[in-house]
Amino acid sequence: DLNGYVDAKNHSLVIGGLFPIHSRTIPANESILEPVSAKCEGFNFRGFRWMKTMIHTIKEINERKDILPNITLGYQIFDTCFTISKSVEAALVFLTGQEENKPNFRNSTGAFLAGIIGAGGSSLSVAASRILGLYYLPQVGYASTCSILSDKYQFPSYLRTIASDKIQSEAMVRLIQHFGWVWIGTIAADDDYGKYGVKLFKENMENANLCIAFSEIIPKVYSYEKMQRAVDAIKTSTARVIVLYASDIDLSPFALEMVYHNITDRTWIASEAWITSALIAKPEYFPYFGGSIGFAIPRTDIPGLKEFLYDVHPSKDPNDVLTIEFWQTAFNCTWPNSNVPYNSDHRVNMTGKEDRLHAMSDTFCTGEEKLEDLKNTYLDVSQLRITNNVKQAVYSMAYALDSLSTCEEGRGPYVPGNTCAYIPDFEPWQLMYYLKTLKFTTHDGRRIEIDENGDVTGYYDILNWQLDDNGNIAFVKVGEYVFTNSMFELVITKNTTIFWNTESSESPHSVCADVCPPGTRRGIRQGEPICCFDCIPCADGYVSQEPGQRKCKQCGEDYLTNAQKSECVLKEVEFLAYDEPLGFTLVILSISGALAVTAVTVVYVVYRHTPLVNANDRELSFLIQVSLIITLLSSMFFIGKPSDWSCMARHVTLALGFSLCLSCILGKTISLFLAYRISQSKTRLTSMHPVYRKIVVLISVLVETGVCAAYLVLEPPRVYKNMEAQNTKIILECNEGSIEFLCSVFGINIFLALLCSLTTSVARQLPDNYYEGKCITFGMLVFFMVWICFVPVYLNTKGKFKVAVEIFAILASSYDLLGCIFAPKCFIILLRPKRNTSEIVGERISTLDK
Ligand code: TCR
Repeated sequence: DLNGYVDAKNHSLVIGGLFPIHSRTIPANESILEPVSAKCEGFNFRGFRWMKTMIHTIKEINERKDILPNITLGYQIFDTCFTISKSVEAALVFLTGQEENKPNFRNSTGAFLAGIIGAGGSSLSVAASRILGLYYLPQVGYASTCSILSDKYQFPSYLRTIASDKIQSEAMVRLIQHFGWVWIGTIAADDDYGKYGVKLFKENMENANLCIAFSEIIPKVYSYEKMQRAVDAIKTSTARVIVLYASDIDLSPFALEMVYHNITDRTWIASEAWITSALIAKPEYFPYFGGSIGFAIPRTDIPGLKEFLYDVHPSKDPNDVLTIEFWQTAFNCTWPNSNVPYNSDHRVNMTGKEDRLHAMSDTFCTGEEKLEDLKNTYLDVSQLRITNNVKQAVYSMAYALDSLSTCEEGRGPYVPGNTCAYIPDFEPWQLMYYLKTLKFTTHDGRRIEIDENGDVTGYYDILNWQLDDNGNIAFVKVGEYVFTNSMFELVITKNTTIFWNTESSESPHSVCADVCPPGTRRGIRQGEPICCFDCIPCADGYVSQEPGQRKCKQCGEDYLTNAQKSECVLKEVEFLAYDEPLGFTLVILSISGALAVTAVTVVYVVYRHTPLVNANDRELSFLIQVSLIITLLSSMFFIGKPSDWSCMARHVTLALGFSLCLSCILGKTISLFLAYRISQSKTRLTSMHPVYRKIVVLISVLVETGVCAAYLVLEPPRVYKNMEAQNTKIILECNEGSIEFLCSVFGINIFLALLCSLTTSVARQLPDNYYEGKCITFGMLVFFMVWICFVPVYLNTKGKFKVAVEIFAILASSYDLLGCIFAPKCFIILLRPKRNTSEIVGERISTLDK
């Protein structure tokens, strides 16, 4: 029970056609047991237009003198009702004729069948082609885009005038990359078109490292559970961008579902089959589907088609049930005296079924209804896209037949013998030969070249749904996907505005997890797509500077991380600086000490002729003063940023200063010691000649200098960045260089100091007006106490305080020596001048001489 159109009379050749003039079949009544061909419902104006276009094109070809001049083509067209069963049924009818079940290619019309145009949907083409392919009957598709149809092993006689979805799926991923989306949902129709389209799309997404949030299907036959699954997935997912691979007929119930659940704020990426469909592009759907962006094959104008489409009236042929149904559906009336079922204004409910309550209209059609008043897809020639493919499909068949008919015997393509085929007596595979290598130019100047897979190259306009001034949906071209320089390119036109159906009216933000901020890294969630991740803060010592990092980088040794872990910051370098209070105080102390020593020197110089100054060996006193200045000022080398140079200077000057100082003191104490021994033993010992004292000094200073020089040459101290002591700081300090040398350098000093102490402690009983012996004894005692205290304190302090302790010890011991050796004498010189007279000094000298 197939509906359709035939015009085969007076034609030796017919072309078959398969078009979805209805949208679905009505399930058969269960009480009927014998198999019957199902009835159809849901008049499809678009399919009706495609079908009319085929008839129009055949007419046009028949009128043309340049193609097939001696042959007029007929046609035999069946309605597939957009179902597989109907298209298989039609394919069998084409091959066998209804009564006979043996293929004879001279089908039910009695005319010879050249080939078939169609079918519309991929699943239908696949089904039909599996049968037609058995006999190599040429089939040229105009809307079936499924990628498997390119497989010539499975579908040897299938060709098409539309590009494979392989290209569209790639284009979608490119579009997604262009807008920076990463988290995409997919909804597919439950057929070859949707499933294979989404499969290819997913593969491309994976290659581009993008992720699929969910993949759901729209059931072909309404099922509440399946539909709710899809709806729930959309509702709960964070994906704001959803690819919708379905033909408009399958999409209608789903669209109603979106309205019912009030799902807005989604951006749909439309496949070619619904982007310009009047079934979906209704103003009432705009809040839900506005802003959709999708791919459309380029539109054209077909001259003469509009007039041809308008030339339709049910009164022309009372048996033309399709036209009567068209009229009834378009004008919402019942055609008198026909028992063609009436379908209301295509009122599909969510189950995808026609609303059968409206099955009959009370008003009768008058036949006076004006097509001009009708706003209907059938008559809308502004979006001729698939329609043009239908025309080109018919033309390819005609061009192939034309080439076949102009074959010259002996130069033909068929081996052996280079024979030709003749109309109408050719085998289908002979026509296939011409179709396979077909190239021609269309009425609007485009080239059609069918490649070895039976495909044509893709070219897409990128359309965006916007609202025009009249409140209708406008398909605004915002870019294209073109094949240039042997590769595809996605071009988004620079200054077009894209309408986004989002709250912010900006491009949607479709991610599973937001890009990790600096300071964190992407941590995978087990078992989830790579686009879903947690942001894990970087570990200590590690940073991530840019957002979205996979790993944190380790900071260098000298660096610390900031609190956010977003940057490495140079560690604070610690040393005792001049300009900080502690450093400054120590500098003041050391300078004032040096000034005090200078003052003492001045006093000594001024009073150089007084007995007291003379009695105490002027030169040695002077050297002690010099050495004290050296030690006091050497503490300056400990302050400020250490360098190799200052590290070497600090220990050496200190050691030399002290050795000079101590050896001078030793010189003095040795003479005191000898004087004491003389006073005790009553033996005639000569007191020490001043030159010997100086020799003692010279020797000890030379030894010290020698050791210091060796120290500096062999293993000098160096600056050293101490990182272990404190995590957050680098402590700049001096290392010791050679610990042995350092010990010997200071060992000499300790030795000198011990000698001094020993000698003076013996000599301190010596009656002495100036208490020289007692003073030095006391001074050395304090000196040792200072340095003995120094050791534990030094070992227990850290960082710059270590240096401060050292300076403190230096200053304390220097002040101690200054105070103990020179302060009492200056006191006498300046304040008790009477005691600084020759008698008293002489008295002392006489005691010495006793
Ligand atoms: N390929 C689809 C069917 C289809 C269609 C359309 C149906 C395409 N474009 C436009 C209606 C209107 C693209 C398929 O099934 O292969």
